[in-house]
Amino acid sequence: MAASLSLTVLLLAIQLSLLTNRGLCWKCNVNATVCDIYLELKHHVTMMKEKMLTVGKDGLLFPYDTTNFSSSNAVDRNHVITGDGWPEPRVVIAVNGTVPGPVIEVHEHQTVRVHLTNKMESEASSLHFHGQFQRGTPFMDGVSYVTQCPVLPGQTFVHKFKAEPAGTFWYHGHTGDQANMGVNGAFIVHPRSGASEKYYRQFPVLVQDYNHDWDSIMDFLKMKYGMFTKGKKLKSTSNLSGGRYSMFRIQSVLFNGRGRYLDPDTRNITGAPLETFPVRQGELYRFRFIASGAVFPLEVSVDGHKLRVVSTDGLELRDPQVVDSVILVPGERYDFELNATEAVANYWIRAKTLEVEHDHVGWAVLHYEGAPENTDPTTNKTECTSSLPCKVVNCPFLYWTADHHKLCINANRLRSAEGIPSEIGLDAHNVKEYFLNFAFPGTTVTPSSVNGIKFQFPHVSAQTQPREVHTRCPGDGYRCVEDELCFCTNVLDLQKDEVVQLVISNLGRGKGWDHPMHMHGHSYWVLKVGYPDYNNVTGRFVSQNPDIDCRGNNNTELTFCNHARWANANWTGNSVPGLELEYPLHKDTINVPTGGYVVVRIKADNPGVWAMHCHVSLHSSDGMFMLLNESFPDHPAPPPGFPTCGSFYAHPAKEVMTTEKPSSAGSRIAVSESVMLATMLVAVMCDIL
Ligand SMILES: *[C@@H]1O[C@H](CO)[C@@H](O)[C@H](O)[C@H]1NC(C)=O
Ligand SMILES: *[C@@H]1O[C@H](CO)[C@@H](O)[C@H](O)[C@H]1NC(C)=O
Ligand SMILES: *[C@@H]1O[C@H](CO)[C@@H](O)[C@H](O)[C@H]1NC(C)=O
Ligand SMILES: *[C@@H]1O[C@H](CO)[C@@H](O)[C@H](O)[C@H]1NC(C)=O
Ligand SMILES: *[C@@H]1O[C@H](CO)[C@@H](O)[C@H](O)[C@H]1NC(C)=O
Ligand SMILES: *[C@@H]1O[C@H](CO)[C@@H](O)[C@H](O)[C@H]1NC(C)=O
Ligand SMILES: *[C@@H]1O[C@H](CO)[C@@H](O)[C@H](O)[C@H]1NC(C)=O
Ligand SMILES: *[C@@H]1O[C@H](CO)[C@@H](O)[C@H](O)[C@H]1NC(C)=O
Ligand SMILES: *[C@@H]1O[C@H](CO)[C@@H](O)[C@H](O)[C@H]1NC(C)=O
Ligand SMILES: *[C@@H]1O[C@H](CO)[C@@H](O)[C@H](O)[C@H]1NC(C)=O
Ligand SMILES: CC(=O)N[C@H]1CO[C@H](CO)[C@@H](O)[C@@H]1O
Ligand SMILES: [Cu+2]
Repeated sequence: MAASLSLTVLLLAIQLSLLTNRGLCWKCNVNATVCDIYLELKHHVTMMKEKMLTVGKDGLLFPYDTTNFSSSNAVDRNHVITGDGWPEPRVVIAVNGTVPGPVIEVHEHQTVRVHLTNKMESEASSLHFHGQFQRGTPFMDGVSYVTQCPVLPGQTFVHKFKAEPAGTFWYHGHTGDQANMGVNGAFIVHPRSGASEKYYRQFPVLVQDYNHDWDSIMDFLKMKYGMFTKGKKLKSTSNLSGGRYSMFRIQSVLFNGRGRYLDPDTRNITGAPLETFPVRQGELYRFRFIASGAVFPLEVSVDGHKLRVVSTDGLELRDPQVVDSVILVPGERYDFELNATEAVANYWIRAKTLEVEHDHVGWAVLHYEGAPENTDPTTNKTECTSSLPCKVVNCPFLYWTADHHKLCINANRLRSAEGIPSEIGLDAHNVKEYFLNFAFPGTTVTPSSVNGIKFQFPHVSAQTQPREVHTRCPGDGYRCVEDELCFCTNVLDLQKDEVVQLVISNLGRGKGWDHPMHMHGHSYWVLKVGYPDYNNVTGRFVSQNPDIDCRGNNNTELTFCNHARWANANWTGNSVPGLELEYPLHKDTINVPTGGYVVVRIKADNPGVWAMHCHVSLHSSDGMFMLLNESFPDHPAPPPGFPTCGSFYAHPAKEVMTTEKPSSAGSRIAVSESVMLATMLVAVMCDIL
């Protein structure tokens, strides 16, 4: 029995390495106390098998100049980074030669040592373990200039931390936009209780938007200066409710780095290999979806199958939802169970953006054992009808138009299995409340900001060189003037063990885009999501949520909303209506709808400097980013010899500070401290003249 079982497992493993593209997975022995993982970062290009360009046809890869597409002439797809199969190689940063990098599986409370070596020639880097608490090790959080100095070319940095909490997490670059260049992979922490034993197999899946022409540096510059291509200016695309997506174009959607490009004009499609998930009829599977993309929310579905959504961001749900699709915003994870109860066949797994102007879809294959291999499914998308409407978890808005026949189960209707401790929930006293408006107000080039403050990265590692952070916004509780834009290191100081309520809004003249807000070092409790008013027939945005008074120039739809407060002065702490104070969702990433807000709460019990930012990395690297300086006197000291860094000035630096008035013709932003930036400011002023 045992022998036949292990034979089955072996056969399955062999089949798996044939069927999946990489089979690259590193799993720590359950009995080990320390797990050593070695990762290397290197620039690479897509579609190359060593020195040979490849071409995809019917799901197989061939030498580019072949004329004989017999399957016996196919080349091994392993270690070919195919993206969407576009024949022109694009630069990526590979982790151990692949995009995404190897799956890392560890067990709760194991000590993890990730030895990261930067083998790129000209780029610094760092690696963040998204959602891991890093309790006692804030300097291992992997954020350049926040918790450590960037790892320079040639250097190795060893992250040592305890795996906590259990669930679906991921690692990704946290220097510039490297997370979107390929530096990402699944990081699965198995719980100590055997909860996962009920599954026949589990599949980590990174799902992302993809542009086969532009790398992330080009993406960022196109966002900042305008998307010009072939002599034309492209506009940003938008969603059903009118929320816009960044100045960012994609051609395709990838599952674990594999997809195909469908030419919208010719309807030709590349024949690149797709990610395949092998299942056996009658067995139960857990899919751990990770949204690793740059901008777009993605709606994931499996033809002919229901998804039982059981968990998000590592925390189990109290009331698993059986639905037709689930939407993930960048940074989020949703786990669902899939019961392989359908007829033996191949089924499409789809991931689609919510853009109304384009049909950007990615495909993977659910392959039932016994169905033809390397054969595209012929299944259709589950039809949604007025009598049988589809259910969708986590819509970033409230309504689809009637013709979609889709019902939303929004994030604010989900509950976590674990209740909120009463000292943070029903019995919380002295709740410290802060308003943070994530938006693009002002007239400068991409005014990505929080309360009007564009984040300036320190020139040192803020966590480990606290006395050298000279770019911090001046004074405690610093506020940028109403309807002005500032530029400095935005830090919120939190005292030990205080209960902190953050009202994170997306209001005023800088609204219009959705922002998945991510906090490091914590899973926050999501007490409420406040949506704007929508037309419930067309689904279109009507007006922003009136619960918040943006102040500023008397017109809440036009202010920068730098100094928001509740419109009703009686609301504060637990008295805010509509808070879920018993089983709120417990997450590390949530979408802040355009024109709306979310109320999240944490207890400041994890001393460290934690980044909090929009997970659209193009927004965050442009300034929609801030720091929590939590319980400073209790910050643990970094290990001896921890690297330091900083600027060097041959003569004392000058302080330069200006602010932008919305009415002024040009754009100025406050700049502090650095001589180099002072030069930049002069250039901006010359521009106005
Ligand atoms: C872990 O240890 C237990 C008890 O010693 C043993 O039965 C089991 O086989 C070990 N598991 C692995 C994967 O080594
Ligand atoms: C990554 O690559 C290095 C060098 O080839 C190898 O030693 C290491 O085991 C690989 N790591 C993983 C997680 O596969
Ligand atoms: C194509 O290649 C296969 C395998 O190498 C070979 O058997 C077949 O004869 C070739 N077909 C042609 C038309 O050359
Ligand atoms: C579409 O693909 C077919 C087959 O690969 C090719 O013959 C044709 O030229 C392509 N059409 C365009 C417009 O690229
Ligand atoms: C999976 O489907 C089978 C057949 O319908 C059913 O007996 C079983 O209870 C289902 N399992 C789960 C976990 O839903
Ligand atoms: C899928 O849809 C097409 C077009 O509507 C239809 O012809 C086909 O029969 C459908 N296939 C299945 C498997 O339902
Ligand atoms: C955190 O607070 C301490 C004490 O006020 C201060 O010295 C340190 O610079 C602060 N860190 C940051 C990043 O602002
Ligand atoms: C839509 O809004 C109208 C007017 O407020 C209301 O009467 C109606 O019940 C709403 N319909 C739905 C489906 O919520
Ligand atoms: C806002 O309204 C108040 C009272 O009507 C008025 O005194 C004030 O000047 C207005 N402020 C602006 C910026 O329009
Ligand atoms: C605030 O509370 C006071 C005292 O309970 C009440 O008189 C007042 O009407 C409330 N204000 C609002 C705007 O609800
Ligand atoms: C279908 C739909 O509502 N499209 C709208 C999306 O949002 C933009 C504004 O950003 C509108 O112009 C579109 O009509
Ligand atoms: Cu954003």
